[in-house]
Amino acid sequence: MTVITNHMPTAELQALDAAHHMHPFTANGELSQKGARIITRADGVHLTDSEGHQILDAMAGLWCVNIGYGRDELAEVAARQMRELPYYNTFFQTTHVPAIALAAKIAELAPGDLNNVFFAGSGSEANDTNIRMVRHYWALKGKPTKSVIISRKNAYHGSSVGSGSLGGMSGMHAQGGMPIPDIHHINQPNWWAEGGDMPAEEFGLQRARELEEAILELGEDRVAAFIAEPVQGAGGVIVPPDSYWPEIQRICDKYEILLIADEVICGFGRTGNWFGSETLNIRPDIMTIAKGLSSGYAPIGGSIVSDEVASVIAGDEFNHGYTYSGHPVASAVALENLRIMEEENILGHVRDVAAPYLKEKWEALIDHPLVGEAKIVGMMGSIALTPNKEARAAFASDAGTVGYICRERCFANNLVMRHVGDRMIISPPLVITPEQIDVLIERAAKSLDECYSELKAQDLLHSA
Ligand code: PXG
Repeated sequence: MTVITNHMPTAELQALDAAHHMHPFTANGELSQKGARIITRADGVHLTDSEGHQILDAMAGLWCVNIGYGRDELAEVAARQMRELPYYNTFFQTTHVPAIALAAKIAELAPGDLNNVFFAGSGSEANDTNIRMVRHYWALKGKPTKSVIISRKNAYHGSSVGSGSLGGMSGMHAQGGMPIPDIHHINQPNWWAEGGDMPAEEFGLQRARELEEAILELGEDRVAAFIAEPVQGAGGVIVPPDSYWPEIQRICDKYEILLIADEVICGFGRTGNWFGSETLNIRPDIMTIAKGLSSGYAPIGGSIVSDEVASVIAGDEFNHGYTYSGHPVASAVALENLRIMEEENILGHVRDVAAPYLKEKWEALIDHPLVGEAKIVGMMGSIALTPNKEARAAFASDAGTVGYICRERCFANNLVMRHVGDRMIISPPLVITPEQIDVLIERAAKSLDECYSELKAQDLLHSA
């Protein structure tokens, strides 16, 4: 068998990748022509690729490497746990120490009466759990007709059939027979793109009241839950107007609708608190977690469930679970990740140092001619690119054309900054220092300048 290593020439690795590896969310035919970028190692906030470039990773992998790369402690804990107990399940009335310890730790960190954890291997799996759990909850309470889950357009809740149905990505729904029945989508609180002439706070209220309208239209006796990300991540770091969440909370309380906060991105420090629900003042019945729980070092996710919901579910056998629910190695790694976050006071670093500094620098990008809106909550930020700030105009070109050009300039400048349509987004490791933030902003500004020149050269600076 050929041994494939970091030391092989890039082109050879790319050819093997193109021949055998199907990438997620990728036009694989197109990628095989271009060749995938090959990341070989990483340390702190930096990636190294097979060509030796040092790249500042302002996305923390895929919004997950919260404590940064290269943490030996996590590697050691994983090795120790693999030697002691590499695997055992948590079905059939068994358990093990890593799952016990992690569930207890999560219950300690989670607000209110969110004291119960159902483990999964990812955020998608956890949201599939949530679909079944909330429906089963209402069935056990004698209200089996309460099965509709209300979500939002442009939400991201995962890529399995269930979680992808919860999500509101039309491109995903167009493939593979989604959404499943009894999922209903209302509009998102994206004032920049959809607010028209309405003041932002009024728009936030209007969008929140779409939840009430949907409940009344569907019938209170049909609606099981509302699910939302405290701040939409993959949708483009859409920060809702301040008026939005209090109104959503009021409506969920009034109609006895379970509130599921999808904390897969917002959880574990991203917004400056353990959970985005604390930052946005939300009182969920269930929280979805993954990503930052282990800082991405091991695949693990789960649902944190209120005492009330858990006690009802406990009344029956819940016919649901995954081989890797509470996987001992992933659990041990997650626990060590949380220990490090506490020991190093990473939340304090975010709140007192990194987030205020990043906010100041990020919001100053508004002075760039291409930037129409600069939003940031804790360590997740976005800018809207526009050909006309005053009009909050979209580009005449297909959505994403300009964002892609900007993203390519970022890569060329050794910065990972993503684009979602024509929004640019960041979500750097929480441990990033002010000096590294300076470099991030410098590279982002340079990339914006280059993008602007390219748009002029290609005659793309036109409003839709
Ligand atoms: N909920 C939210 C809020 C997420 O952001 C998931 C659930 C699903 O988690 P898993 O672990 O199943 O991927 C996510 C994942 C992107 C991107 O392009 C974002 C995610 C995943 C893949 C790509 O920003 N978020």
